Amino acid sequence: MSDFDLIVRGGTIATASDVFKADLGILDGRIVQIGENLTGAGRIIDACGKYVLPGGIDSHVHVAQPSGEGIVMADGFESGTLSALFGGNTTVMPFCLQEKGRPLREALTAYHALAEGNCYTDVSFHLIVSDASDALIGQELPALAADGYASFKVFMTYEDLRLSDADILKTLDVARETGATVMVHCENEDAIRFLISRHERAGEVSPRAHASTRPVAVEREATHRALSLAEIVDVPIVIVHVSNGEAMEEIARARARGVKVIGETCPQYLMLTADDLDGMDWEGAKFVCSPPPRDKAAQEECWRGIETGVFDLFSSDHCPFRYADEQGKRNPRGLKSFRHIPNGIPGVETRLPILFSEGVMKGRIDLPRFVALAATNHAKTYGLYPQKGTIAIGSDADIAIWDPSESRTIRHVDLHDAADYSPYEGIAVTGWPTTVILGGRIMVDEGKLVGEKGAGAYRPAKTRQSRHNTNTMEI
Ligand code: DUC
Ligand code: ZN
Ligand code: ZN
Repeated sequence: MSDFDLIVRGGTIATASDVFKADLGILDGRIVQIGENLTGAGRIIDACGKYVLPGGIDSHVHVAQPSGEGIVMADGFESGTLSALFGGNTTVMPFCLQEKGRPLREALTAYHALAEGNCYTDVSFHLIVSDASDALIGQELPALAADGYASFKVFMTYEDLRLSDADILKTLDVARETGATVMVHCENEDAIRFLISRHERAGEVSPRAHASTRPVAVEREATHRALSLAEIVDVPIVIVHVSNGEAMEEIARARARGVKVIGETCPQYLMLTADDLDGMDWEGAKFVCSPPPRDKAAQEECWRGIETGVFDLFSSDHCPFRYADEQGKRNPRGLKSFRHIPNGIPGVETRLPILFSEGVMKGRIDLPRFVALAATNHAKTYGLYPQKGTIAIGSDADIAIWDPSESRTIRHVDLHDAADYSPYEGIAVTGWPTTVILGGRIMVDEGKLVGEKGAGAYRPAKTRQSRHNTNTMEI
C-alpha cells in the first residue's frame, strides 16, 4: 500500500511567508507531509522548474446572480467555476442576493440548488443584504453567520440595492455581535443620480458617460463614510473594488485612527482606464463596471497599494455579461443610454495570470506577497483559513502548479467562461497555472481538464468569534 495518494515532487513551494524546495505528500485530500525525497504514491507529479502554490481563492465573484429585468448573467456555477479553475483557483466566493421583502434563507436554498453538483472548484457564499428588515437584522443574519455564511455585502449605490446609513449601521452592528465580516461597495448614489440627469439632459448617453457619472469623488466620499460608520460601530470592515489613490488615502487614514480595514483591488484598476469605455460602436460597454476604471496615474496608485499593503486582497470582481446579446451589454435599453448597460466585466480566469505576470515577473511583488494576495489573505479574511489558502500539514490539498516560463496572449477563445469577450484581450502574460489540484484530485493536468463537474463543494466559513475559539488566524 502507498503512503500517499499523490506526491508533487521537486517544485518550488511558496506560501505567504516562505519559498522553499520540497515535495508534498497528499493523502485523503489533505497535505500530510512536506519533505525531501518522498516516495510511495499512486501518482507522482514532476514539478521541477515550477512553482507549487496554494490554489487561488477569488473572494469576489458573481455567478448566477439576478441582474434586473431582461438581463442575464453569463456564468452560472458550472462555467464560472470551470473558468476559475483554469485560472489557478480552487475556491471562489460568489454572492447570494436577498430578494427585497423575502427571507435570505429562501435565496440561499435556491442558490445552493444551482451550485450543487455543478462546481469545478469549492465555493463559499457571501450574502448581499438588500433589505435590512427587523427580521433579517434581528434573527436571520445572526443565525446565518453561525451557519457558515459569515460575510455580508452592502451597497451604497444602485437604486434597488443601496442601504441607508441607518441600515448600514444596523448591519455593521450584527457583524460586530456575530463576528461576521461586512464588505462595502462605496459609491454615493445621490451624487451619481445627479450626474446622470445632467449627462442625459446634455445628450451624453454613450458608455463613456458611465465613468464620468461615477468620478473619484463619488467613491472617495462613500469610502470615507463607510469607514466612519465602521469606526462608530467599532467593527472590522472590507472596502471592496478600490479604484484609485484618493479612496486608498481614506483607508490609510482610517487605519491610522485604529479602524480595522481590509482593502481590495482588482485587475481592471491596474490594466484598464476610462478611455477604454470610449470604444466605437458601443464597444466601450465591454468595460462598464463600477467603480469605473480611472487613468494611468490611478493604476500606478493601485500598484503602490498592492506593494505597500494598503490592499490585502486582489480579487477579480468577475461579473460577466455577454456583449453581443440582447440580455447583456447590448440590451435594447442599454443601446439608448449607458445607465441601462449592466455593470460588471468577466475576469475570474485572468486575475492571477495578470497579477503574476505584471506583479511577480516585473519585480513589483515577490512570490509570498503574490500568494497572500491570491489566496492566503482571502482565506483569513473570510474564515476559511487554514483549511484553505496555504500549504501546510493538514490543509486541503488545493494546489496550483505554475509554469513561470509559459507565455500566452490572453484571447477569449482560450478562456472557459460563458461571456463572449475578455476585457484583457490581446494582453501578453508570462506565467500560467498549468496543473490544478482540488482536495488532492487533479482537475487540470498540463492544461487539460481531467477532473469532473461536481468535484467542487460548498464550504462553510467561520465567523471571527469561532476563529478565536479555534485559534485560527486573521490577517
Ligand atoms: N459591484 C460589484 O461588486 N460587482 C460588479 C458590479 C458592482 O457594482
Ligand atoms: Zn460592488
Ligand atoms: Zn462585485
